[in-house]
Amino acid sequence: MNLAFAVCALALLTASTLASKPPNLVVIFTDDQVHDAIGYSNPHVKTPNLDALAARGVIFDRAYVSSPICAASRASLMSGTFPQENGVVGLAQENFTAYRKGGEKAHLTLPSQLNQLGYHTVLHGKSHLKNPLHYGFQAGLESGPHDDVKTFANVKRFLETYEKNAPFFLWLAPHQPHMPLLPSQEWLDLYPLGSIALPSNFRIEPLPNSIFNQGVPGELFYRDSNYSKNAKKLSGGPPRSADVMKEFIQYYYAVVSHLDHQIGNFITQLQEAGEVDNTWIFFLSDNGYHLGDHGLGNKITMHEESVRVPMFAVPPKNHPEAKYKTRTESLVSSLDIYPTLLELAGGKAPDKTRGKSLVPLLNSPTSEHHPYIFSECVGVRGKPREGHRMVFNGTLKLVLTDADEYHLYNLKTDPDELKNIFPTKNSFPEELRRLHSELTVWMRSIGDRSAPPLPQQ
Ligand SMILES: [Ca+2]
Repeated sequence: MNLAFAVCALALLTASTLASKPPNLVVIFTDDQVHDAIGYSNPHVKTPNLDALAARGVIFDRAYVSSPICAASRASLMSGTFPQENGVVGLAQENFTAYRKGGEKAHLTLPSQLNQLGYHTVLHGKSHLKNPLHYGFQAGLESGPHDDVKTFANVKRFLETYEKNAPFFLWLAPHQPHMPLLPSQEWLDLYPLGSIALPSNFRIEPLPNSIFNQGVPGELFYRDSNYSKNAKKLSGGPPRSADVMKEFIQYYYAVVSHLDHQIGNFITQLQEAGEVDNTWIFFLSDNGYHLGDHGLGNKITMHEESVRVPMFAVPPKNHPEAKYKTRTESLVSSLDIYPTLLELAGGKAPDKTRGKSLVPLLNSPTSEHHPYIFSECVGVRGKPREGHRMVFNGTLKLVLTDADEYHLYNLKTDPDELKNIFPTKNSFPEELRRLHSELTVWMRSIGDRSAPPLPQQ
């Protein structure tokens, strides 16, 4: 074989390998980022890199997590199931046993499924499910709460050294903007205190009869003692004054902007690695965060600020579908990530997974995706069945509380969820009966306890 022929054959082989290689898959998974703590939804928040990235794809304006708490949300994404199905309720990461190496469901984790499709699977950042190498990832490092700089350095090293013959699945999970909030001055300077606006449903403390003021720790600012040198004045939960909350939001937004900067650098590195034309990027957070709305901090409620997250999908840069540059109001779930990635990888999600691939919605962003969205958050006080559940149809949200009360909100007329309109008399409109029925069926399907019947007259 002469040299010219060999070079030519190699070029053809490379071209054909590249053409047939499935796309790389990247998920950027932030921690505790509320749905409007991102520039494209809130002009007060400075996230130019995320805004530019999202502008290339489809923004999901109504994205909900399967559970608004760290470990439960993460186990859901990795297994494609609700917390009570996979066992990881609340922060009980140890319950993920069946999905770990040697467990009967180990082949069902998202990285395991992608491994089987020939992907090189890597996690850098916060796993919160113990060692990621034990539930399917082939490489990567779990990092601690102060380690985002190290995490992004690890990802940079990965992009400089990865094996180019196989597509990669990279799960990039920073800790920010989770507590503790420790932004440097340059990021704080972006947000002068005088420019900070409080949420329109801000309260100094929750209403005395608030259903969301019954639980601990969800409704206490129990981690605020890590917040800053001002910890003393913040510890112990509400009441918190407007001034204190403004300072908190200043710190929170500053951390979000720092995170945006780090993600911008990552996208540049992806470009320098020559992979931006063959990589799908998904962005979402594991749960939202209460920034004084309803008088609350933390998450672990079914209010929008806790259960709704920023989320978008970005196709490979040279993707022909210009229509992707849009936003959609269709309801989507964090559980949809699992089947979406498998479809893009050329596979199919196992039958028992819960989400629905977003690919049809990406091709038709005005179409309906889910008629109902469900979420649960139980086990936060060590009681496996105690907690909140939600069904939402895009207008009405029915919440079952840990005190077995129902709350009903109309998000069209009351987006701040200030008025519980659950009927006090036995006069339940058909739409409410339907929601209750959907909630009942869903709770049963995930092995939850029975939903209380609608009250009798
Ligand atoms: Ca979280």
